[in-house]
Amino acid sequence: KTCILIGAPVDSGKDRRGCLMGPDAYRTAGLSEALSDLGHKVQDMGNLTPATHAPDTGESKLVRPNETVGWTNRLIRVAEDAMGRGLPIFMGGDHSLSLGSVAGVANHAATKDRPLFVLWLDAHSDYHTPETTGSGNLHGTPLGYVTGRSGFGGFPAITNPVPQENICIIGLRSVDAAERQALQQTAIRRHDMRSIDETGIAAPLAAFLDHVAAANGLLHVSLDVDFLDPMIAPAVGTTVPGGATMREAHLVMEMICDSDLMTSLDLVELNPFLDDHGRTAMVMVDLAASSLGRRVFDRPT
Ligand code: DIR
Ligand code: MN
Ligand code: MN
Ligand code: MN
Repeated sequence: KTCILIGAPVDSGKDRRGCLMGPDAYRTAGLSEALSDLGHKVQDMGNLTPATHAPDTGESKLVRPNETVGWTNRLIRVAEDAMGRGLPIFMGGDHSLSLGSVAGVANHAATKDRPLFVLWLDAHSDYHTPETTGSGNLHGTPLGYVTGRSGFGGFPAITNPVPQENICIIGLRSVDAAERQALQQTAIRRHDMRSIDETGIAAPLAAFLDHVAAANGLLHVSLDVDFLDPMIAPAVGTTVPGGATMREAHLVMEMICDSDLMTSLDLVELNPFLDDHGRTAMVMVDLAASSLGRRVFDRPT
């Protein structure tokens, strides 16, 4: 495969700064080398900047909405372009980068007449809108945006909304009352940690991957660092105890690899300022490698 590394140092989606250092932490942890060692071609596009945007004045209840609009505009175009050339890996940056990456990937899927599916690996459901968010942090809104919820005035209009039933969230353990209420009325597939404890993580993932394959869909995977347990991935501003273990996370990525369905990937919310000698960055690089072919032994098919 041709992996296109896209540095997206988005840091406007929440108050706490530091995610802007994410792309360089992934480079330092050897993402490019890990993928070329697996036989992939790797192109690193360097770091993007947001499209021209109005200044953020601090009057909004939202945290830096205009900068986030600038990023969304830039990332939609870059995602559309990169999808035509290879498998884009968006190196975040906070999760507000996915307003742009997923919307752009959805536009590309529409030009190919293929449905887009989204696997969201996250402690949070990120289904807020600028109107429903209590925190004002737009990193909590990308799934609201790409499904076409209202309230995103100022953002580019969503031309190809991702159907709710094409989305699967795994890892949930921090969902606020407004989001819970909204989500329970949707067809979004949602698996909280309790369901993972009850069934294992492989069962819901396998069912979703079968669904994607049956529809001949494209698959975008969005991996939020806080999907992982903070014991193995401390470098994120929104740690929530009780997350995926190293083994569950690698199994997920290996199953994604076996399915050969993934066509784009986000690595988001890494805050290297909070890391312990780069260990979270290295875990994320290892997980990306598992999704693209690293394994202990080949398995009989
Ligand atoms: C949180 C978002 N639910 C909020 N937190 C996230 O601010 O509305 N953390 N997405 O990763
Ligand atoms: Mn700016
Ligand atoms: Mn998230
Ligand atoms: Mn999260």
